[in-house]
Amino acid sequence: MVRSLALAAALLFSSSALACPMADAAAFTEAAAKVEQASGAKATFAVTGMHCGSCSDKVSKALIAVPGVTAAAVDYQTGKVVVAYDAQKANKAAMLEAITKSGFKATEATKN
Ligand SMILES: [Cu+2]
Repeated sequence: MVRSLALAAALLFSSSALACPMADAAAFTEAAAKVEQASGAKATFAVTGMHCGSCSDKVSKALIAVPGVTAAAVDYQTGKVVVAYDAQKANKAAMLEAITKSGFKATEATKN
C-alpha cells in the first residue's frame, strides 16, 4: 500500500512536470486575450533567450513597469510577446529597452 502510494505520487509528480509547458501555454493564451481586449495601442515583439516560466515572468514584469503599459503576455516557448499600451505615455523603444534590461534580446515583430 505504501509502495503503491509512493508510485502514484511519483507518477503524479512526473505528469505534472510534463504538464507544465501546457499550463504556461494556457497562461499565455489567457494573458494574450487580456491584451487583445485592452484599449489603446498594441505591439508585438519577438524575444530570444527565454527558457522557462520565470523568464517570461521577468519580461512581463519589466513591461508592466513601463509607464503606459496596461497589459503584457509573454510566451517563453515561442518568444512571442504582445503588449497593450497607451500610446501617449509609452512607446515601443521604451518597451524594447525594458525587455533588454531584463536580460533578453528583443526585436519588434513585423506585421504579417
Ligand atoms: Cu527561465
